[in-house]
Amino acid sequence: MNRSVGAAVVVVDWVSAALVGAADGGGRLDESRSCGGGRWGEISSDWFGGGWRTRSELIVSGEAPEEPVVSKSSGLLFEKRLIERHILDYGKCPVTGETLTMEDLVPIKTGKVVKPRPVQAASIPGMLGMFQNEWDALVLSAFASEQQLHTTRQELSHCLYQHDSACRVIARLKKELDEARTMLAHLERQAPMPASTIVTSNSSALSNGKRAAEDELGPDGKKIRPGISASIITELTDCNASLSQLRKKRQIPPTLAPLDAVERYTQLNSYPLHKTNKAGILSIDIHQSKDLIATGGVDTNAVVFNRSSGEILSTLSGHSKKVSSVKFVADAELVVTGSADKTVRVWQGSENGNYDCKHVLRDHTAEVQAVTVHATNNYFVTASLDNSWCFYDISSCLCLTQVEDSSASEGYTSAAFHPDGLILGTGTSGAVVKIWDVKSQANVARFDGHVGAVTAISFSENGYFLATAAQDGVKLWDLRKLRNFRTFSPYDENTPTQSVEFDHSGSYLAIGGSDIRVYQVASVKADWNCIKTFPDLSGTGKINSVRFGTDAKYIAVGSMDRNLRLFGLPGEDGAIELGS
Ligand SMILES: *[C@@H]1O[C@H](CO)[C@@H](O)[C@H](O)[C@H]1NC(C)=O
Ligand SMILES: *[C@@H]1O[C@H](CO)[C@@H](O)[C@H](O)[C@H]1NC(C)=O
Ligand SMILES: CC(=O)N[C@H]1CO[C@H](CO)[C@@H](O)[C@@H]1O
Repeated sequence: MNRSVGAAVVVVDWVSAALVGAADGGGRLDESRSCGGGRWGEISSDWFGGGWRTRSELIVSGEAPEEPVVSKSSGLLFEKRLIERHILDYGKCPVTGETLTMEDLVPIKTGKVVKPRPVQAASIPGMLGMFQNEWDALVLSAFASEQQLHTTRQELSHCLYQHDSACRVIARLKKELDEARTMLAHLERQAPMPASTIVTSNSSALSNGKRAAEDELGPDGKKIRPGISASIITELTDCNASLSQLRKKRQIPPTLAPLDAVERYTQLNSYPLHKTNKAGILSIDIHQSKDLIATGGVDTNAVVFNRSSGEILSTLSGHSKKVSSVKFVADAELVVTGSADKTVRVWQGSENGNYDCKHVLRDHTAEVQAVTVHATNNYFVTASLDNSWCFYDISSCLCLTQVEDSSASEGYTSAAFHPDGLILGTGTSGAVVKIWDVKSQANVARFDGHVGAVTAISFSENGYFLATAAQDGVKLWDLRKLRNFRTFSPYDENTPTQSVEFDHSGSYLAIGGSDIRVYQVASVKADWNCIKTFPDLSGTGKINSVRFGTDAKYIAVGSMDRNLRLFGLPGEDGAIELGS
């Protein structure tokens, strides 16, 4: 009898532990175990049916079982009446959800042993004490939760901190990588490799399939450029100071071809330098001291021609589209070509007269229309239809800065350095002439008034005249006053003027359109007389380039045919006469 009562008490304790909220500690179990006397029924009704029943009620009934049964499968204790109805309705255990049948229920026999009422529950002070204990337990548990929350918060902030520092490390590494790639590109261009294709494939391997310094973008989405350093700016400033000093004492050289000689010029020679199937010479440059002429053709080639011998010295093949601009860098025996294939090529002359491609520069994203070399012979600028111009160091062929004009959408169609080298003039496809301060790369002046793309631009050696050519002819600008003081419109409105150039002394101005005209340079106020008109002998009606030879002793002309034509006085200056 006693044994079975003990078992029942244990079952009740266990059930309470299982069914009562886990948050309430062992305190209640101790209390129920401590019930030394009194009847079971009394305990159960007081215990389970009392005011604090919420914390110790059975799940199914909320009442202390009058006829307790236990489930064989789950071991849970139920009121017999309620569980039977539940099984009839659902056939499942209400707690675990498992199938439950009447056969699974085992009735529990309880003895009529009288259990004493717990001491605490017998009086109001006792009950207050119990409430106090409950309250303390609750506060403790709230405190524990609070602590746990605090720990979790700390862990979270630690994780966030780690994430943040990881991001910083990644950013730093990316920056280092960019620097390394820029350096690599620099070295790559300095490396004495004649065949640039090898350099390209090698660098591809090194930079993980990306060509270094070509695909690398800075945070603003632009390519990373080292910029024009302070020492370069000093060099440019010194160059300007000395040249502009000389310009003040400048005198017209006595060897300059006199006006009456120029008036008598005729065509001396016509050299078929380029291919017939894609005829046309777009650009000419003259190497004064070596008497070489370079031509850039529609046939994708540039040709270096020895005027003394009348022979081709070298044919520079490599561009995939027409060569729109060609320039000698006299000191370094280099030729720089700009092409519609978006690239700029630098060619190195050698002892045997051949020019080999040393670098292929791919900084532009559209046709390169102009190349101009700085007076120091250490830098050059390229201008492109992509609306940017690039400033290059010649020894490394590294683009030091790329200047994009965000205020405009048209591209550059021409560019020229001022003879002192601190000012750059550019012409756009939108008929605008822009003047740039090279040191700050700021657009310092802008000339409007032309119609159509500005095809050519030339600064006079006097330092303050600028001539620009476009669809509507040639305009002359005074750089001291920043204004247009004369306009020549020698051709009809459908014939663009393609070329304009001052001779080196600043005494003559040549214009090319449907023919070639030479003007005598005068002052802002005095008239500029057209002293000679040469007919277009190519039959194409399109003169692309006109250049004065040394001392204006001859004029080189490129047209829309394959021939380089030289005009001058027969028998003078060692030029070979055509025919007789
Ligand atoms: C070039 O040098 C001259 C003489 O020192 C100076 O007057 C002129 O302002 C300089 N040009 C520029 C663009 O700084
Ligand atoms: C150009 O030809 C002349 C005459 O044949 C020759 O003396 C000179 O060396 C040549 N120039 C070059 C750069 O080859
Ligand atoms: C990785 C790679 O392509 N390396 C080549 C770089 O160029 C040299 C010179 O031609 C080759 O010998 C390497 O194999």
